[in-house]
Amino acid sequence: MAKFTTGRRTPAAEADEYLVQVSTTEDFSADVRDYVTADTSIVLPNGSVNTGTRYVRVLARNTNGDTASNTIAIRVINPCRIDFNGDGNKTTLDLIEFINGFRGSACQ
Ligand SMILES: [Ca+2]
Repeated sequence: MAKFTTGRRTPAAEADEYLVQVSTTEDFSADVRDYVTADTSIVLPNGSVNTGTRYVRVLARNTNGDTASNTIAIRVINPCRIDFNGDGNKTTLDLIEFINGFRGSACQ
């Protein structure tokens, strides 16, 4: 689950809705996912944004057209807290990583 805001506490005076776009490319030329909301924030459904670097922008929309925000880059990480080795799977290797954490000196 990811929550994005339009950067405003109150809706833009002339915006009918907001189009939140998430893409794998900075110029939004590929893999663009659109989410429309009338609110100044939106919670995206689980699994709607894959891990890795994603680019996000918000377009305030009305009958006269769209006004785009600046684009921001975000890093989406694996939300699975027990995937200790970060391979995207839950296996005994994660348990070994966890146990090695107690043996190591990373956290004294
Ligand atoms: Ca793992």
